[in-house]
Formats: sequence, C-alpha cells, structure tokens
Amino acid sequence: MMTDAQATIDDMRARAETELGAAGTMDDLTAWERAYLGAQGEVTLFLRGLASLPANQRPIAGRGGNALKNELTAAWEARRVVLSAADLQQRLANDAVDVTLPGRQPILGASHPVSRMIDELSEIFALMGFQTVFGPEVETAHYNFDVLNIPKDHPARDVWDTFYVDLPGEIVLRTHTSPMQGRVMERQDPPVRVVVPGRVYRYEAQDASHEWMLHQLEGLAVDRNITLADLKGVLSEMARQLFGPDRRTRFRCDFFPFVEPGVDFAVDCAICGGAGCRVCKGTGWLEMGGAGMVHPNVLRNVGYDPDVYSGFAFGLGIERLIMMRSGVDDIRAFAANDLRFLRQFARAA
Ligand code: FA5
Repeated sequence: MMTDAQATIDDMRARAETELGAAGTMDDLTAWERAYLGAQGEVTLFLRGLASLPANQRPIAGRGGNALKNELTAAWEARRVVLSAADLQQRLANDAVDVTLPGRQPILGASHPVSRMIDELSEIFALMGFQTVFGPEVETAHYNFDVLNIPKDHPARDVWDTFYVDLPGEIVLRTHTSPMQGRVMERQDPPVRVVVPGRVYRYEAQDASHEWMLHQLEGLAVDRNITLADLKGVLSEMARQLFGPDRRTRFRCDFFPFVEPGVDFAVDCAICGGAGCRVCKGTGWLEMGGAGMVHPNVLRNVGYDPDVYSGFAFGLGIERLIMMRSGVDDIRAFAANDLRFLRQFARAA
C-alpha cells in the first residue's frame, strides 16, 4: 500500500517535472528553483518536516525525499545548461553589430566666417606690428563719446541711433570699437599699435548692407611723426592681403569728430565689379570703414601731448570685408544662422 509520504513525493515530482519542462527562460528557471529547492522551497520544507511524520513513514519519506531532491537538482542543472546556452545565443543575436554598416559621422563644428575674418585680420596686422586687444561691449558714454570728442548734442548720441542700457550713469551698447582708443591710450604711453575686433550695436534699420549688430576692427597707431601716408599704407596693404592686387581702394574726405583730417575708406564692389548693384547702392564702391589722424583733442583727453605725438585710427566693418571678398550680397546672412550659408565658409578653409 502506498504511504501518504510517497504520494506527496510523487505529486511533487510530477509537478516539478512538468513545470521544469515548461521553463523557457533563465528567469523561469530561477523561479522554479526557488519554488522547489530554495530555502522555502517545497522539497526543502518537506525534508525539514520529516520529524513530525509518524515513525513508520519517516524512512520512506527520508529516502524518497532525498532522492527527489537529488533528481530535481540534477534535472535543474541539465535544464540550466540548455537555457543558459539559449539565453547567450539570444543575447548575441540581440546585440549583434553589423560591422558592414557605414559609421556615424561625427558633427564637426567650424568657426563662424566673422571669427575667421577676425583671426585673419589679426594676423595681417600682427605682421605690421599691431597687437590685438579686446574691450567691453557694454560701455560708458564717456569712452564711447566724450573721450572721442563727440559733443553732447551730436546726433550719434541720440536715442534713435544708440541703445542705452537701463542702468545708473550713461551706459550704452558701444556703437563702434573706437572707445578702446581712449582705454588703450590711458593705460600706456606711446608708441601704441593695436587692433581691436569686436561686436558693436546700432539702433538702425536693416537692409542688404546694414545690420543693428555688426563687427568692427579698430586700428590705432600713435607715435612721433605718424602721418596720413602711414595710414594709407597700412590700409592699402591690408586690402592687398585680403583681396589680392586687383581690387581698387579709395580714400575720400569724411568727417568724424575724433579725427582730423578724416577719410572714408572704400573698395570697389566685387559683387558687380564696380558697375553698380544693390549692395553698393549703385555706386560701384563699398565703404569698408572710417579713418583719419587722431584728433588733438582726443590725444589731450588721454594725457598725450599733441605737439609731440600724432597717430592714425581706423574702424573697419568686418562683415563688409567678408561680403566683398566672398561675394555675399546680403549682410543679414551672417546672423541668420542658416547652416547652408555658414558651411560654405567652413569648407573653403
Ligand atoms: C565708425 O564707426 C568710426 N568709429 C570709424 C572710425 C574709427 C573713424 C577710427 C575714424 C577713426 P562708421 O559709422 O562709418 O564709423 O562705421 C565704420 C564701418 O563699420 C563702416 O564703414 C561699415 O563698414 C561698418 N558699418 C557701420 N554701420 C554698419 C551697419 N549698420 N551694418 C554693417 N556695417 C556697418
């Protein structure tokens, strides 16, 4: 006659074998092991409960239970081998790398054409003995206007032309790089030879050749016996280096309160070849900058003696220089952030 213990063992075996056969993953197998052989597993608890069985059933239950435990452990081990191999295959298949796929192109950044032009100009002027320095974009009216001999009632100081900053004192977004003239000269004695690239801001309507935010490059040279011929020589050399020998340059009288005499410096329009177009407004020339001999009042304002020292200064529009050299017919392209435009300069480098 079959004992109760034997029936329990047979029942556990039947269920355990069926469930083990159905375990398809390593997770199933772990759950199965916990259910039968783990510390709280059915077989473990059965063996642990032997002492409470009637004496006549203990030997059968002990032998049968241990045999079952060994059987199930062996079956579990065999199943584990099979499933872990399948699991590995599955993971290899999931993680497979197709080495024939083309690689992902890293996205390479490139300097903005304005930054490139600033670097190039710094090098050209460095070869002529100019040091590159930088100054604040948020500036006091004192350096932006007063030191530069621009009187209180000058139209450039009008709120229609200048962005004023809402701070105590007269603070402006600098309208040109010229305020650095005063800052540099106050800091050092002559000789001075610097260029100052940077952003400037004007309260101005935009068109093909005008932006409200633009870049300039200021130049300043002060020493004994500096003349207008030095100024023309330096700017002509810069134009030759940037544009090659074929572009023509033009110096015409102009007025800026901080120079005397003053000139405007233009290059014949590369877009239309001088015939006249919308960029040069039909004149055949594009103004690149203002320039002149530093006004005696400016020298006096910074403590230089105008009877001993003289100097020249210039302020070039950097976007205009790029337009001229690369045939860009709308200045607004520089800040529009269109990669199709910007990439053309990156490739050319
Ligand atoms: C000045 O800003 C003077 N500080 C230049 C100067 C320096 C004169 C030293 C004498 C001595 P102007 O406003 O003309 O001058 O500007 C100089 C150049 O900046 C222009 O020739 C032009 O190339 C560029 N520029 C000026 N305004 C704009 C604008 N709204 N958009 C694009 N470029 C501009």
